[in-house]
Parts: sequence; C-alpha cells; structure tokens
Amino acid sequence: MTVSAGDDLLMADVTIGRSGAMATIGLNRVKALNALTTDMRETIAAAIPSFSRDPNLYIVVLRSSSPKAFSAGGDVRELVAWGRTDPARAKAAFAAEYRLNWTLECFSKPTVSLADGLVMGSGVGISIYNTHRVAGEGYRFAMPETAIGLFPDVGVAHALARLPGEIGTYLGLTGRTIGRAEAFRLGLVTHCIAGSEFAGIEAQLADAQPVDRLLDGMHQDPETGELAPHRGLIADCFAADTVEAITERLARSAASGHDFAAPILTDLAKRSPTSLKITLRHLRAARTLDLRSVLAADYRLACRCLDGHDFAEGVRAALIDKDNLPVWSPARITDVAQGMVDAHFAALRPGEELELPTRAEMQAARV
Ligand code: QUE
Repeated sequence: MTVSAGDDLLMADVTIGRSGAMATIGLNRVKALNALTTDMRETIAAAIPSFSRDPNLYIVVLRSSSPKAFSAGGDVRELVAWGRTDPARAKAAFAAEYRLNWTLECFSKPTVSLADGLVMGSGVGISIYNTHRVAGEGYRFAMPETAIGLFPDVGVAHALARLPGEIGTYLGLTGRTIGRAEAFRLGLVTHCIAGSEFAGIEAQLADAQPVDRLLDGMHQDPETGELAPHRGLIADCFAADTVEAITERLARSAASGHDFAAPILTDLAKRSPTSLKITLRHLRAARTLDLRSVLAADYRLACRCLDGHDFAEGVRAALIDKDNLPVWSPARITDVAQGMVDAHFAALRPGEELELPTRAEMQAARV
C-alpha cells in the first residue's frame, strides 16, 4: 500500500476498514482526484477474497474522501512512463486493472459505491459492477479516453453497447460528461441520494440494515436527464457504421439548425482519430460479447495503444505538459487505414492474452 504525506496526516491512498457487518474501501488520493494507481488497485484486489470468506461480513462500501471526485480515472502518467521504460510492466498493470474489474463483477456480496463527484475511466471500472451505485448531487460520469489516445476500457464497452438510442456510442466517442439524472435514467447509477446522507448510510449498513430497503427509502427521483431533448438526434447520428458517417450526419444536422450537433463535431475533432475508430468498432463488437470477452478485447487494445503513438501523446498534452494541444498521428480520420484498426483487434501472441477465469471458476475459487 502506498503512503503519501498529506498536510497534517499520513494517510494511505486506499484504506480498507471494517465496521460491524460492513467492510469499507476508502479512496484517499485526494490531490490526484483519486486517480487509481497500480498499488491502489492491488490493495483493493487483495481485500476482496477476505471479504468473500468472512461469514460475518454482509456488505462492502466504496467511498471517497475527496468532495470533488469518487475517482477521476487511472494514473495514466504512470502507465505511459512504464510504456517507455518497461512496456511489460505497463501491460501487466492494464491486465491487473481488468482482472480487478472482473473480480468485482463476480464478487457475490452486496457492494455499494457512494459517489458524489467525478466518476471517470478507472473509477467507472471499480463502481459500475457494484450491486448498488449511489450518486450524490455532484455526481458526474464520463469515459473520456478518446481525448488521451486511449478508448473506453475497464469493460465499460459492454454497458455502453447496451444503452438505448446510441447514447453509449455518443458517450464513448465524445467522452462527454453526464450528471446523475441522466446516469440514473440510463441505469448507470441505481440511487440518487444527497451526499450529506452518505455517513448515515454507512452507519446503518454497519448495523446490517437491509441495503435495498435502506437505499430505496432514501432515493429521490431526479429530474429528467439532460440528454432527453437530444435523444432523437443522438440516435440518428450515432447509429451510423463509421466515424466518418457519424460526423457527416452531425454536420447535416448542424446545417439544418440543430444547435446540439455543431459542438459535438468540435469535440470529436479534438479526439484521437485512431481512438475514435477503434472505439466505434469496439462498441459495435461488444453488443454480442459477454463482459469477460470485452475485458480480453480491452487488453488487446490497451497493449496496442501502449505500443502506438497517440496514448503517450494524449497523456502528454492533457496531463504532463497540459498544453491541450495533442498532435495525433494519423491526424485525420480519413488517414486511419482499415489495416491499422484491424491490427489493434488482432490476437496477441499465444500466452499473452488476458485469460480471466470463467464466472463459475470465480465462484468456486473463493481464495
Ligand atoms: C481523459 C482521460 C483521463 C484524463 C483526462 C482526459 C483519464 C485520467 C485522468 C487523470 C485525472 C487525474 C489524475 C490523473 C489522471 O485524466 O483517464 O493522474 O491525477 O485518468 O481528458 O481519459
């Protein structure tokens, strides 16, 4: 477990706690908006088997000590640095992340994330598989990886591909954020409860109060989702088969007076063209894949992104130099050859694929 010095307190980046019938996983890397490091994921992964085995443990709660973020993503600077010096280590870190996502999906006790703030990227990957996903007023969801030359990973293509009316395609390609009302309508969160209630929820769960009755009783139905007025346009434009066709449909909509379409085009123009193409193909393929297969495909794609140009360049521009001026290569959608896209999806060398246990094997293991 990594310990970093805070202002007045030495606090681990992740704390595993126990209170009565409840175990807690606390995210405390506040200054980095709880961007998950490999060490943090390791701490979480190591705790899960002991939760499974403990007959006195009813429920697990994931929480953040940052008011701004549940988790704003993964520590992608770490991954890019390793990608240069020790690619095998970077690939192992991606594999460990996707294995953790699968472990959380297969974990069989009630698990509640209490999120009031940003939930992006890796943060989605540790919460979307929880049985109960509670959103406070400040909750924001995004999978913004096309902005850093990556793609929506952590298995979330499985969920995005199943959202109605191409909203998952819209979220995955643009990387745009939605608030909790829209996230609730889409089923990405299960309950909307004021952040000020989170401590009280924990106290009652520690007392083994039944979680469904507790959360259902506190849930406040939110207003209409913010995308409701735009659902028709999103469904029409993002149903196209290629990124080029999607942008053509958006351009036509913008020209015919749809104010929502032009800013989407502006956003897409800033994203990595390669990321856009691999993301669209990944989302389409995920429609007929189970989560375990999506995670294996995520791993292939992540390895190719590590070996390629745009991931390092995107992280440089967004998070290292912070100039927000990534120089993508290829620079234009039309320059991303089909062969380049195909190469991202090709099988890895024998023995190098991400081999996750089946769901039944996960249930049987309980180690
Ligand atoms: C797109 C992304 C990420 C991002 C910014 C983007 C992302 C991510 C982070 C991030 C945030 C805070 C940190 C950190 C990384 O920013 O995935 O190390 O402290 O993890 O535009 O996909």
